[in-house]
Amino acid sequence: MSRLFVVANRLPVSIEKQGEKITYRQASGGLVTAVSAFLNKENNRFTQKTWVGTAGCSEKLWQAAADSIDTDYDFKPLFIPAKQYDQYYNGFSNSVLWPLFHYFPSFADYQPSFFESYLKVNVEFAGTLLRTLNADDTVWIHDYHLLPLAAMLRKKLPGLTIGFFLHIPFPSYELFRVIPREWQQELLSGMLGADVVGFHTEDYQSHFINCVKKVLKVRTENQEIYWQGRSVRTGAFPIGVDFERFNSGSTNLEVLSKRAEYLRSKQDKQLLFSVDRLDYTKGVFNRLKGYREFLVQNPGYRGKVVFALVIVPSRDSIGKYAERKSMIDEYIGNFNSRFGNIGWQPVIYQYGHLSFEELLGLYTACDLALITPLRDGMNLVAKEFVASRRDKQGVLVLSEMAGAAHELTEALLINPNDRKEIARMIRAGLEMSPAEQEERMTAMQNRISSYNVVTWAKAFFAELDKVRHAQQKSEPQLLDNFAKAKMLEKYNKAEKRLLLLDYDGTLAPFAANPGDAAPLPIVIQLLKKLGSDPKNSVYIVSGRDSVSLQNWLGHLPVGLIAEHGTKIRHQGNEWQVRSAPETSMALAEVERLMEQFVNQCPGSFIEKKDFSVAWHYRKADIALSGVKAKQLLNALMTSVNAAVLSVLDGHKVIEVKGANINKGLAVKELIQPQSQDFILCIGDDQTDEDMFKVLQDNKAAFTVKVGNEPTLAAHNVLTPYLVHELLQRLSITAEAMQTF
Ligand code: GDG
Repeated sequence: MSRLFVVANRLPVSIEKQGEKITYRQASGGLVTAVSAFLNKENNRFTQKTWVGTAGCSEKLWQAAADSIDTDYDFKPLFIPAKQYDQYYNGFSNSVLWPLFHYFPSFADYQPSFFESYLKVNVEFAGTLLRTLNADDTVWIHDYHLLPLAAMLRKKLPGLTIGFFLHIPFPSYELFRVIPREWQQELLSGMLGADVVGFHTEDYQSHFINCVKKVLKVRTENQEIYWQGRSVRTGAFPIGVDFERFNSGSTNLEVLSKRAEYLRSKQDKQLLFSVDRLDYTKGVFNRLKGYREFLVQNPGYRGKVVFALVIVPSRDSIGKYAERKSMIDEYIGNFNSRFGNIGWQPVIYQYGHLSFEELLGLYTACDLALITPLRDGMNLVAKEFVASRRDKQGVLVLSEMAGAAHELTEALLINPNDRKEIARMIRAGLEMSPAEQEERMTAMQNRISSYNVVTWAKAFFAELDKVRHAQQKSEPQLLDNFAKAKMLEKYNKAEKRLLLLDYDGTLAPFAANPGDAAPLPIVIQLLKKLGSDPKNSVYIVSGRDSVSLQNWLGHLPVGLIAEHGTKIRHQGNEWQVRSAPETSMALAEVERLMEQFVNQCPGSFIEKKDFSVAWHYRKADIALSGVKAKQLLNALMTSVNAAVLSVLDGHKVIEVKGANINKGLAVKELIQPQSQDFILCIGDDQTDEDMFKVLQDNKAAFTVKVGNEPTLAAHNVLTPYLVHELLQRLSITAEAMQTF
């Protein structure tokens, strides 16, 4: 049985009590509109669907109303004490994260008590969920109120499938960094508890990856982030609307009657329309200024247009919102008295909720929708307006600061801070020919009807499936007797073999001092045997310097690859160098920095190689070296030029080497897909994953990881001794074959 838990701050219904009568309606807001549309349509994948969120009313009222709520999914309400909820919701969520993520840093109020309550409420959510969750359930967490939740769940149920979607923008690092550092870490690591972290646009996604790199100092590759032994995928999933509901809803009788009513009252005037929650990000003030500019520039339009402006109450207990409301009220009062007269009001203003029929009536009756947010994650109103126009008429004037502007490119796009441009576009829209309106509307409808709210959710779940699949593949698969037998059989039959063997941690166990890890006699003996087989090419692929490799293994019939691929010596040849010239200069800088850390951290030391430099701290005090390692990593991440050098955070060692040098690229040159019929690659750490990756789809390859961490290798063995045993089996097989 597959169960889905959607988790969001609020349940999607608002319950109201008037006298003895209890009513409920769908809550306003983009998240509720989109996610409930998906849940109502989703029938195949999940056998049980539950929405978890705060109830927004007392427990008693909820109990009285719960039975009458008719939806295709269940509810799990949370009741949070009022003061705590206030600090979590009005405080941290809406007076820190919301303004900051929408590029209003001066509106943010960094009170520690807000953050404490924010964490506590997230803990409450985690507790409620964990009381019902099974390890094979899927949890889909929504939005900025619940950034730490995924990690809290992951800690208790490591195998849980968790998706996270952010409905608002994710800001650039320059903004994110203004949050206190500890909060930054908590928020980002919280999100990384999910398997997939989704955003509306690629810009938000790349800002997130950049913040993760800068704050958590982790390895990322393309859109993937490697975090605490797991790989977390990020993606851009622009949210869609329930196209059918708006498109066919426009022919509903009640909608048609509302539309007729609005058309009657506008008479022969052209109608502009907008609807938003009360919010300073929605640019209502700028919109009115643009409209005013339009009337100033085009006096001939006075008395011939009317602007229906609807603002839906939202968060009005927060000072900034209440303040905004009074400013708008005042501005509209002055506007109407300055431009209007007894027979004409330029702005008709409603501060209150619209029914779905009224909303659709207005979408379909207006000539122009004026949507001017200063920042908006997506903006569904723009998409709903387009979806509802079956007549393919009407013009959309849309802010380029809304995520929706990436898809609705046939809208008349404006910069919301440019009131002259808004004025120009209002005029262009009102004068646009019906043919051009149809052409633009058709193009936009084609796009948003095929990528709708269901396709949005499906794309998200498809990504979640992919990650889970890849993660399952990366769970340790011990090299059992069956797999070993298969490997030996292939080895026997092969005519041309390639053996790629890492050194430290693979052929030799780790030693406290790198110089003490000389090969055991058994390793020398094995390499001699395997290397002398004419069907074999054996390479030792190591991060070590070429001199050590040469001293220890240079006399054997094997090739040597040193410093992660910087230098290569084919058997019997001289060393060749593979590196860029600017690397040495940049490395000298790094070495100077590392010297400071050696002074500050007794017992640590620098290992210098030709094209890399490493700071080892396995012999230093464990507590001090842990702190110093983080500081060094931090300093390196901000100072090194990623195009020239790359930083590796290894087992008690931080190593910096030339970029574009890795073991994968080095061994790629040795692989001949047409002729080699057996490849064995064994390694133990992150740097060996690059080799495993190169060999992932190679049918002749056996890849083996030493240790039980997640890996791209097909098999795991637990210690270097088991590697010796495996190589011995291969060499014995080879010997036996030679005696036949
Ligand atoms: C957040 C992000 C992102 C509004 N007033 C009424 C009403 N609504 C419905 C609209 C629309 C929704 O609320 C508003 O959605 P938006 O996307 O425009 O804005 P936010 O609420 O800020 O949503 C936003 C969204 O999440 C989804 O990810 O697009 O960027 O800020 O669906 O129709 N519905 C009714 N009466 C109203 O008076 N019936």
